[in-house]
Amino acid sequence: MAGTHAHAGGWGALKGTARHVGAQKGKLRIALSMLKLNQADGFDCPGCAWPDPADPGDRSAFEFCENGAKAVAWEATKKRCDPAFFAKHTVAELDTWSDHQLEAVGRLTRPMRYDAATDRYEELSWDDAYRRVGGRLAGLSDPDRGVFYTSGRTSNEAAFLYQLLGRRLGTNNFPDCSNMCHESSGVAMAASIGVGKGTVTLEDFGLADMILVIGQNPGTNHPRMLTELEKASRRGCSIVSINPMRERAMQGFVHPQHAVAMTLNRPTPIASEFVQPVIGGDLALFTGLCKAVLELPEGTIDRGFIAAHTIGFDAFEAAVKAEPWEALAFRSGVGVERMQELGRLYAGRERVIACWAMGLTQQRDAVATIQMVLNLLLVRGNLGRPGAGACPVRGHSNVQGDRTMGITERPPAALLGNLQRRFGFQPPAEHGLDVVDSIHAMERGEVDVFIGLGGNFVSATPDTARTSAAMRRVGLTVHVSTKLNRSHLVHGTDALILPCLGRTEADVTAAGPQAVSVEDSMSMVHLTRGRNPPADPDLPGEPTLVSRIAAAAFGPGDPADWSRFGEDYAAVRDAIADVIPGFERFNQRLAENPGGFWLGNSAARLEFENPERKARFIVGETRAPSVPEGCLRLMTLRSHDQYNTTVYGLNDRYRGVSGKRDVLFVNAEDAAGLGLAEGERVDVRRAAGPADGEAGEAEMPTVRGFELLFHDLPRGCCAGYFPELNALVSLDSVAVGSNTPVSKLVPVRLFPS
Ligand SMILES: Nc1nc2c(c(=O)[nH]1)N[C@H]1C(S)=C(S)[C@@H](COP(=O)(O)OP(=O)(O)OC[C@H]3O[C@@H](n4cnc5c(=O)[nH]c(N)nc54)[C@H](O)[C@@H]3O)O[C@H]1N2
Ligand SMILES: Nc1nc2c(c(=O)[nH]1)N[C@H]1C(S)=C(S)[C@@H](COP(=O)(O)OP(=O)(O)OC[C@H]3O[C@@H](n4cnc5c(=O)[nH]c(N)nc54)[C@H](O)[C@@H]3O)O[C@H]1N2
Ligand SMILES: [Mo]
Repeated sequence: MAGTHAHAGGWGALKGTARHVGAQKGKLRIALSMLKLNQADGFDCPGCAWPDPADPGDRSAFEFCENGAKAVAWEATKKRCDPAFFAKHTVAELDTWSDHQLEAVGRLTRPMRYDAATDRYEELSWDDAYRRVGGRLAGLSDPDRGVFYTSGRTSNEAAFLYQLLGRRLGTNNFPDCSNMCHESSGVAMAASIGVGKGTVTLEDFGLADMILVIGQNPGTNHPRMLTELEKASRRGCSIVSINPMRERAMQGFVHPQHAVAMTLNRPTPIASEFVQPVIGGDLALFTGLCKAVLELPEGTIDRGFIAAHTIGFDAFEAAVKAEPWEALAFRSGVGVERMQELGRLYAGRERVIACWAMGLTQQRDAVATIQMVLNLLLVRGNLGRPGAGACPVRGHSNVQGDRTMGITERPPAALLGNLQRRFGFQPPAEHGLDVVDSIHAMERGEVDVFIGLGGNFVSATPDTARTSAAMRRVGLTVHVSTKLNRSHLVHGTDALILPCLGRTEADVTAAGPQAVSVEDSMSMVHLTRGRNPPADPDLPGEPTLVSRIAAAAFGPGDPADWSRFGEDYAAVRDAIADVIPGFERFNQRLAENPGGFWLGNSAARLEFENPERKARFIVGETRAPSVPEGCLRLMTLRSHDQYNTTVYGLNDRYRGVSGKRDVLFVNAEDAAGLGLAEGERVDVRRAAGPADGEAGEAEMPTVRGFELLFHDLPRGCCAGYFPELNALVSLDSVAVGSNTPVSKLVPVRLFPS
């Protein structure tokens, strides 16, 4: 077993923070930035979407975590990726660098255009850059040959302008990182409870007597959530970890901001129960938990709630009761008695919150699985009352807000009607392309312009070789970015890099200092205002940049006042107030509520926005996920030292890994069965599936030389890091109903290197 720390947080977290801040030039500025992080008059952490306490008085002076500190330090670096740097390196050379090396160059400062003759990026003027992009958009033979990608750090204002730009042009091609992230949650919840967002707020965490943490690693990805879990655990709330891995932070946590605990270095146990299903076994597990509850004596389920607020219970009950126990145990990897025991435990609790993240959403049966989790909540009325509800824990800090602002390839009718009323043009109604379908369209040569508003499309998407080839077929690729990444190097015939301000930086336009707004994972909306000096004096904020592209595309006299929007973000918010439901009096409400305001949630009020006005029990089709004989199930996850494709460092402290990322976590018995030893290097090859057609096993995507590390995983399961292993994820293996790539169950075979 790899040696790991006994708990999470504590001195390790403080040392981790110090190391990352210390490693960046400009330490004092970074330290001062930290004090403005997640304060009412400061900026929102560019890390995760976990909410801040709503009352500014409840926020400690250090409302940040180790990984939030890394995100800030990474952006506030004094290192620069400037024209002099690009003059020294060809794109072919840069493409041999690791993701970590690319981003470590520093902040992008000037607009750059690819020159095929020299294979280098060369500086161009901002005006020239806007004219080129605007001109290409205006000249598209069909607006659907344009694709507008968004990553979830983008502010509400920039996202609103971006969707306005695309729809004004005439397309709904808005793939976004959500398509790879919580899309399955949105689809599942909209069908079940009429709303695609979580129903709980931070206060509910203080009232719950059971919290399920399903397919999520909060110690690394949502460290501020540990504060709530720690408080809950101390109150005697049961916390159940449902995860093939026993993640370290779920075992014990020392809050770095608690003096006494730090002095004694005494961890608070977090999870009271660990359930380790096989990868992809959750649908069977949750069906089993529902079955266990339904088999308990009359009075266990909440008949009053079911009758008043739901439909479909009888069909659900019949379907679940018809599932044989042994089959559920086989498919989930959890024994019958254990499922029954957990069912009793659940039934004994009055206020249950279910939290989940990528372990559930990036599975083939993700939608059906999440609906089964919701069914489990509904049978005991764990919805719409304090301390209970559904909590999909979002990733990027504004991924939820971007959706609210209309970044979606399937726009709701209300949005289109409001856009038409406000701006006087007819927006397109046909659905556009999501991430996976955009790549297919690129492969067919049907995309002339690709714009990425943030993110790292080529590294974040599946099937790296195939996606790269597709991207190279695009006429013009444009990336709005803060740091150099792979997507700049795997580019279209023509390519531009447009740098922009980060969230920690002051955004001052001709109209004066500007602020932008974001929405967190629990539907709280608040302002965020950067303070740091910009990485380059001419860097535009994202709203300005989008407005200038639009102004260049549409020319003067457009019904949207792009020149005003680009300078006065409050004017953008007034337009948002007119178009997006729930944002009435937007500017005034932000001013009245310095800590932010809650958008509310209809399901939390037990008002269901579907034709029947009831929550639905839904039982999806349940096919057992299986892998071909002799294969392992691979899940691709995040280390403690990365933010998605941004690799800060090569350590994964809580899993006992240091100085490397080319590792594969395996069960020792599986390795023995394959005749492999710990420390041995293996090639990992994706097993051929039905979609791979004629390709023989030997031609399947393979990564080479990965070091085996033994880990506490169920038999048949293995794990390694995203994005290195995206080469193995299939573009054709997607979640039913949400089209999300199945990044957590890749059938693989191992061979000694
Ligand atoms: N520091 C930091 N913070 C981040 C990010 C980051 O990269 N770094 N990324 C942000 C983003 S965009 C997102 S979406 C979130 C992601 O947050 P997480 O969802 O926590 O991220 P992953 O590392 O993908 O971890 C998934 C967890 O699911 C488990 N899992 C995998 N397969 C299964 C399964 O079949 N069943 C069950 N029950 N569990 C399974 C894994 O063991 C792992 O613990 O974090 C956000 N916050
Ligand atoms: N195999 C596998 N693949 C996955 C996942 C997985 O678990 N496994 N997770 C998926 C998930 S959940 C997600 S959300 C996606 C993430 O996909 P993306 O959101 O596309 O990727 P990121 O790595 O978050 O994007 C990093 C880049 O964003 C830019 N950036 C950072 N800050 C800013 C800013 O303020 N403004 C602008 N304009 N640019 C900025 C920087 O240039 C940086 O290089 O990946 C998905 N891919
Ligand atoms: Mo995400």
